[in-house]
Amino acid sequence: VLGLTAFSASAATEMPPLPEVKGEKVEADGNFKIKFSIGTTESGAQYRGLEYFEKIVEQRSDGNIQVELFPGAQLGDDRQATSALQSGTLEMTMPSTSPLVNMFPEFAVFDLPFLFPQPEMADAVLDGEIGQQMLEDASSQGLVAIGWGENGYRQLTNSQHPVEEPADLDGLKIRTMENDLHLDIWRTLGANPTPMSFAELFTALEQGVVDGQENPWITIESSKFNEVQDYATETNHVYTPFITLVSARFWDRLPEDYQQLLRDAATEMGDYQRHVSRTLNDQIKQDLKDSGMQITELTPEQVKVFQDKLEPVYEDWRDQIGGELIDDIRAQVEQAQE
Ligand code: TF8
Repeated sequence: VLGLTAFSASAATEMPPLPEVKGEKVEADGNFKIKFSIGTTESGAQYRGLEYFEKIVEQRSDGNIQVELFPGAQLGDDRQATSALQSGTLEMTMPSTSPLVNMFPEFAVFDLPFLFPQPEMADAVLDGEIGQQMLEDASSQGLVAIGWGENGYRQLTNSQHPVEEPADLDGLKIRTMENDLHLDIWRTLGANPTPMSFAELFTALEQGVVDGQENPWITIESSKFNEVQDYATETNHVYTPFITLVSARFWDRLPEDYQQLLRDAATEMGDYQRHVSRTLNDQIKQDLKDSGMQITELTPEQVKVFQDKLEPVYEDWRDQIGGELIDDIRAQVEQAQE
C-alpha cells in the first residue's frame, strides 16, 4: 500500500535457475556439517554457485552432509577464513588466489596483467594440467584444494574522475588485494596503492581513506561500491580465479566416497558458477550505468597503453613466479588464439 518497492535502489539481480542435481546417491557412514564461508555477498554469482554446491552435496549424500553458507565475510576475509580451515574451526571457503600468494607463490602467475585475453583461456589453464597440478600443490599446509571458480576480470573504480590513461591515475589512492604484484601494477601505472583486506574496503571507500579499488562488475555491484564510487573504467587488467578449499582436518574424517562426492560437487559448482558470472557480467555493467555510475570503456588502443606500461612487470616477477610456468601459460593462450 505504501509503495515501498518504489524506493528500492536497484532491482535484485535475476539469477539463472539452479540446475537439477544429476548423478547417483552416495552411500557412506556418518553425518557431517560443512560451514562454507565466502567474502562476496548473497547477491553475487559466487553465492549462487555455493547454493548449487549445497544442493548437490545434500541431495547426493541423502542429507548426511549438511552445508551451511556464510556470505559477506561474516566469518572473516579470504585470509582469515583460510587460516580457520587450517586450524579446523571452519570446513570450507573459496577465496581469490591473490591473497594466498604468501602461502602458494605460484598463484602469483594469475596476478600478471592481461594474462588471459578471453575467459575460455583461463578455463583451459585451470581445468587442464597446470590447474590440476596447482590444486595438488595447494593441498598442503592443512588445506585440500578441490576446484576452481572465477572471481573474474577486474575493473577500476574511483571517486575522483574518469580514468582513460595511466596519467589519470597520478596520485590516486587505490586499494589493492594483499598481494605484492598488484601493488607493483598500480605503482607502475603511477597510482598510490595500499593493500587492504576486502572486509574493510567499503568503509575505506566511504570514508575516503582510499579513492578507488578494482574488482569485477559483479563484485562491485553486490558489494554496493557504486554507492561510494562515481567513476569506473573497464580495464579487464587481471583475471582472478577463485579456489575451493576444504579443511584437511575435516577432510581426513570423511569416508573416501564422501571426499569424492565433494570433489565432484566442487567441479560442477565451478562450471556453473563461471557460467553465472559470465552471463551476468554485461547485464551488471549496464545496471551500474543505470544506477548513475560513469563507466569509461577503453578502445583497444587505449588498452594497449596500459598493457605496454605494464610489460616490465612480467620481467620483474619472472624468477619469483617461475619462468617455465609463465611460458607454459602464455604458449597455451597463444595456441587458443590461433
Ligand atoms: C578482493 C577480491 C574479493 C574476493 C572475495 C570478496 O578484492 O577480489 O572480492 O576475494 O572474497 O579482495
